[in-house]
Order: sequence, then structure tokens, then C-alpha cells
Amino acid sequence: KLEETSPNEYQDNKFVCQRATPLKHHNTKFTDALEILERHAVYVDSTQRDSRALAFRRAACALKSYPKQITRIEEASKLSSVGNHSKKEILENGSSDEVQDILSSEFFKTMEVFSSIYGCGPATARKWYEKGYRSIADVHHAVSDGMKLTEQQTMGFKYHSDLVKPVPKEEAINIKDIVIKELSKIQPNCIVELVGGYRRGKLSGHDVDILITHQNNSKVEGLLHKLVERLEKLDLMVGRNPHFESKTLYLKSVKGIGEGSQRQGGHMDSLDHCFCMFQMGKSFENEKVEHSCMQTTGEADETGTSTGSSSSEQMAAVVRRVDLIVAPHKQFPFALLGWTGSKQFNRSLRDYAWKVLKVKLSNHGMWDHKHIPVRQVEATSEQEIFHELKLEYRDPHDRNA
Ligand code: DCP
Ligand code: MG
Repeated sequence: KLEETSPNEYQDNKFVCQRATPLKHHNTKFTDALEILERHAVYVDSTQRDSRALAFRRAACALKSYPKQITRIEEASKLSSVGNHSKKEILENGSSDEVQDILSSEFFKTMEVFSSIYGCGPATARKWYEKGYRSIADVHHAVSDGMKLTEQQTMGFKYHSDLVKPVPKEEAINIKDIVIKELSKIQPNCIVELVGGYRRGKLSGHDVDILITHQNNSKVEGLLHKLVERLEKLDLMVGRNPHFESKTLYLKSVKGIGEGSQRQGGHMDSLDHCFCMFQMGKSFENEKVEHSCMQTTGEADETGTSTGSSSSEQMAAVVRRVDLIVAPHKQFPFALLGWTGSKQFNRSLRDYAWKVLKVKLSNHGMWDHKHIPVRQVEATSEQEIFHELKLEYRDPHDRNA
């Protein structure tokens, strides 16, 4: 049970990044409903994300960080981000006719199914809906009749039943450990962080985001390429990553990969990164390869030998989405902040930095535009970034906007 605190301590600030937004909060009933309204608004008009959908998201954020359960509409009315439409939802106790209608509509249900396909963003989902497709089978038929899919969508369909399964945190840690182990054979002393939702305290996620750096910049260059080659040899990656065929490992080559990446593309960073899929649990061969690697490098340990077959026998084979990102050490705190999210927290932080301080913040660094000529502001930790931005530090667990 969450402890409630006095709303007097609640600051109805304009920017979400100025408040703590915990994962568990007191107003789930309302925020769940608002999130449906938000998703629906995106489906109806994916170009209008900045207006209706964002208004619902901001209202949900205000309720998420409110220190007690909202019981009276006057209480919600005091929150500046809660607009009239969202207020209506609260008045109707989180189960308005509107939400019920959305949930039972063919449009929403179909858009939810299409959006669950990796590589299919709201614009494509809508295009398919407008063509009359109502199910995955309908899209399959269209494909056999000659409709083209992007490479990502093809992979998305192929592994759809796996990719919709949430990844438990233990498995994400397991994947991180595999990456650490393989990295150690290429380049000792890398720094590896599990980022995304897990770092904010979530116990499951839709993918596994792993951020990598090394104190020595010269060791960072080409590191991702070597890592991917090594993982491919372990027979761990499924599909072919078109970007690695060309052997160019920069975002320049990743940027153009269609809508699925646009969803990710909010980052707009040009760190080396590889969006890939790992085949987990198939592991008899994986285990053996790994084992022989360990022996040749003399790194065999108890866990490596004892987990072996019994755990892989129990674990059902499943394909997981993994994002590997490599950042130069100097940019690491910014990449860490950006890849930890949430997306809305990042949006708010960047908005705040620019509007209040004339500072441009990205996953690479920050630049003070009040200073002429523009001056880069360095930071060696997330704490320092918050400090430079004149913000109270927020632990990742409080960035769940
Ligand atoms: N991110 C962002 N803008 C985007 C996409 C992502 O700023 N358009 C950042 C914030 C996310 C992080 O990258 O928290 C990782 O992206 P994910 O899409 O994997 O998001 P999460 O890890 O938060 O969610 P999930 O738990 O579903 O994987
Ligand atoms: Mg994630």
C-alpha cells in the first residue's frame, strides 16, 4: 500500500521534470483511462500528437505525481495540466462512456493489434485499417497478394507472438550478462547499463535497452561492430540486420529504417546503435559455444557449467527485442539520461531546458544558447546534468512520467 502524503507538498509545476513521477501512484484508475484516450487520439491522428494526445498525457502525469488519491473534482481542477476533457474522465470515475466506447470499437481494437507489430507505427496501422484490413490474417493475405512490408515489419510479423510477450526483468538482466560476457572478450573494462523502463523500476518491458561505454574513447570506436559480429557467431541473433551488411554502424544508416524507427526515432541521437532480436532459451548450442569460449579464454566458472542444460531445457525458446547502444564516455551521462526515459520525462526535460534556460539538451550533451557564441556545458554524471539545469535531482524511479 502506498503511503499518502499531504497534497500541500504537491507542486503544480508546469514541467513534469520538476516533480517526482513514481511508477506506483494513487490514481491508476484515472491514468489508465487517460492513457486509453491518449492512445486513441494518436490512432485517430498520428500527426496531431502534439495536441490532444499530449494533453491527456500531461493530465495523466499530473495525477501520477499527485501524492494522494483524487476523490473530488475540485482537487483535480486545481491541477493546471488537467484540462476539461480529462476532468470529465475523473468526474465519471475513470470509466466514462467515451472510454468504454473506444475500448469496444472495431477501430481501436484493430489499431491495437496492428500497433503491436514491430515496425508498424500508427500511420501504417491506420493505412491498413483504411484499406479494410481487420486482422493479422488480413494483412498476411494482402502480403501474399503482393503488398510490400518493410524489413522490420517482416521480422515483426514473423516473431509477433514472441515479441508481444513482456520481457521479465530477470531475463533482461540475463541478456545484459550475456552482453557483458561477450564484451569482456573483445574489450575489457566496458561500462554496461540496463536502461529503459527497467532502470526506472519496471519489472517487465517490451524490449531490452543496453547502453555501453568505455573510459578510453579509442576503445569505443568500432566496439559495437565487433560485439555484433561476436553475438552473431554465438548464433544468438535472429534475422539479418541490414545495417550491418553495409558495415556502417552509425545512426546515419539506422535513421532511414522506416516507421518502427520513428517511434524509437524520438531520440534523434546519432550514437552507434543496433536494434536487433535475440533468440533466447534455444540455448543448447548457445550454451555450448559459450562454454567453449569460456574454456579458451580460461574464464570457466561454476555458474557457467552448472546452469547449462537444465535451465535451457526448462526455458521455452523465445525471441526478444534488444537495443544495443554505444556512447563515447564524455556523452555517456547524457545518453544514460536519454535512454532511461521515460519518453515524456525526456520531452519535459528538454522543453524545460530550452524554454527556461535556453539550453539545448540531447543524448550527446547540452549547449547553452544564452551564451554567445554557444557554449557546450559538460557533465560527468546525471546528477551534474540536473545541477547544471538548476533542477532537483530525480532518481530514475521518479522519472516515470
Ligand atoms: N526514448 C525517447 N524517445 C523515443 C523512444 C525512446 O526518449 N521516441 C527513450 C526513453 C525510453 C528509452 O528511450 O524510456 C527506451 O525506449 P523504449 O521504447 O524501450 O521505452 P521503455 O524502455 O521506457 O519502455 P518498455 O519498458 O516498454 O521497453
Ligand atoms: Mg525498453
